[in-house]
Amino acid sequence: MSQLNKYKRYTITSALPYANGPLHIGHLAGAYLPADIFVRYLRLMKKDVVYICGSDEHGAAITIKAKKEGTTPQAIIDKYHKQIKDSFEEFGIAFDIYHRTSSSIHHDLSQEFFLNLYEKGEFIEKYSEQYYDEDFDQFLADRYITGTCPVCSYDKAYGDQCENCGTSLNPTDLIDPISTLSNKKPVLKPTKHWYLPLDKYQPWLEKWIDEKEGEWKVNVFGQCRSWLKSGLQPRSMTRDLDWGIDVPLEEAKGKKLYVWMDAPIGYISATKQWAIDNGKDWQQYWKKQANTEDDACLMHFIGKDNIVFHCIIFPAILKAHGEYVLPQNVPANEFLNLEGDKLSTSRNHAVWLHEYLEEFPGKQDELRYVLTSILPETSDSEFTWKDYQARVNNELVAILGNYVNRVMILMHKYYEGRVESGNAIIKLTDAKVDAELGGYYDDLGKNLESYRFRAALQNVMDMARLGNRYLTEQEPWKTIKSDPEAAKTALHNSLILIGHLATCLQPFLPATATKIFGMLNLDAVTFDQELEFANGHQLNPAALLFEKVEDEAIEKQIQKLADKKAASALVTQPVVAPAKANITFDEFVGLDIRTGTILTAEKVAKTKKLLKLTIDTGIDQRTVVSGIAEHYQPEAIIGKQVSILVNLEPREIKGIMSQGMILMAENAEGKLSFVAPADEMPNGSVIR
Ligand code: B3M
Ligand code: ZN
Repeated sequence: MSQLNKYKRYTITSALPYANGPLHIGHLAGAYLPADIFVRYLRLMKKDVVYICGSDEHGAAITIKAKKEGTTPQAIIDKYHKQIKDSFEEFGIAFDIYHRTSSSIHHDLSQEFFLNLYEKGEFIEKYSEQYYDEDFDQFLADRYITGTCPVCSYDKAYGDQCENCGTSLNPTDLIDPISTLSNKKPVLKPTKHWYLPLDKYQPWLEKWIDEKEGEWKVNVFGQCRSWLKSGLQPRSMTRDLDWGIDVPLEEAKGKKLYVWMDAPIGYISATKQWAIDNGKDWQQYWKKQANTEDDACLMHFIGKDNIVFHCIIFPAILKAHGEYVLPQNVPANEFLNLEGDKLSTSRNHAVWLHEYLEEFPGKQDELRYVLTSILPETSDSEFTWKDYQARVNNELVAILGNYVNRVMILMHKYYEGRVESGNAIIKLTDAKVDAELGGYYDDLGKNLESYRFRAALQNVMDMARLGNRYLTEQEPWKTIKSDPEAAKTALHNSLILIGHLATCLQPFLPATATKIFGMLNLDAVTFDQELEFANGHQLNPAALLFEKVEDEAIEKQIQKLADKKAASALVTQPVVAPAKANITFDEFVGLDIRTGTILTAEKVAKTKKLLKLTIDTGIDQRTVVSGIAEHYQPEAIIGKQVSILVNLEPREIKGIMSQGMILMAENAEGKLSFVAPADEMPNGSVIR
């Protein structure tokens, strides 16, 4: 271990997935598989490491999904938290805890953080004009508003971030903002929020980030520098939302913490819960220690769209709090694409982890192998099913599996699977092989500690390639007759090589490593331990490590993607407006709604939206001005039966006295429809 070795303990986190949908291979390749490999490596190095994750259960991502599925945010997070947690477990991501931010321990800690900064006077408290959707009677934060990114002109940028260029935004930065609720242009209304003064922290952040040059990945360091160069702005840490963690201030009733303030604190609250469950002291993994040499090494594994939150905002919060260690590294990955297109939850263009686990039972390591081989470590990369098949068949089966199987079969064929070495413990006797193997070990350690997991995996595969070459050169199936000792030495050396393979595969292919140790009839070892094959050691029966992937299995997956792509016309589910505040029965009874018929209709001069109607209400004939001119031609609605609110106070609109209101239904796309009785009714019939 290079500069990492100085730490006594390690706190490793992976981004908390939003509990608003299932996991897909892009999540694994971004924040989870790299972290899992690194954590397993640290454990092999017998380091004190805790690996933390959990569901991110607040924010607009949850409530928008709840609206789309016509359910509640709680139902959404309960459903997807369980699915995500189960999928991670079955796939073998070795978290020490997979927690959730809806937990009370998290709410309490987040509010404690907020009050800590509030009481220090860190926040800027100010009213500002925020976008507001009048139809839904709701302020528009984060994903409730989209528009054109002022930096890269991406037209679906969110109110808090542009996912295309990664720029962190405020809703008022968006060009042509649109509410994702009503699909209409929002209005601006004043509201009070509490802002983190990132501009005040800029000098410190610049110094802190500058120190990371050469240590942090180029893509991460570059993004941080470009944000700092563009100048940090105060960023609101509170929102006008009805879902999330209450802002713990009397005057902030109805306001919630910004999800990106609370979510990273979720790493700490999850560690607290883990410590409670395991009798540990969480503060050793997060708080600055009396002696800085005892400070934990904190690392966040994330996707590139989360860099600003983990390298700028969360460190600023931790620094402002003052008692916490700061991230030692944030090895963010770029994005994984699928079959030539971006992975997309909304378009259902994904390989979902839970579906893979169902359709490829017991093949977790095959997917681990393929994804690790294509990790988007320095640039976006591509998953294709053909490549999956090729790597499994031509690398896992043909190189790794085949090598282990050849040696095991020959050991059973010639020696009934027993090591016969006199009284000695067998040693690797071929100096050339030993030297080459040592080189792969050195490269493996350097690559793992530089978060180059693709290269690290190939270092292990090079060990298998070395073994295949050695076996082919030694030809024990020939020398067994002409020089039995040479044959035995060759196979004993090969056994030792297989033992090294199993040891080094553990971070990457844990299930395969376990199978190989099983065949060798040995306990798994850590890097500082030697595998010992003593005289008389009995191997277990040989068993195939991998099966070939057949063409039809791949064709089926490719067809499935094509079918989903065809089927998922970009129909966005209507977002259903939340019910307004309750009214009393008397208030309802006070409304006098009648059936009526449109007698005349004409456009109101100098307006786009207004029609002047004459309605026969059964009581009288009256004029009503209605905002439906963009939806109906006047001549097309004459004679139409409508529902009209007749006891609405008359009001003058564009010089015309309007006496009532026509009832219209409006969907999420803004399409209108008249509300009228299903059967023809006499004008003046009471609607109740
Ligand atoms: N929930 C994941 C995302 O942006 C976000 C990560 C939180 S990590 C504290 O997709
Ligand atoms: Zn952008």
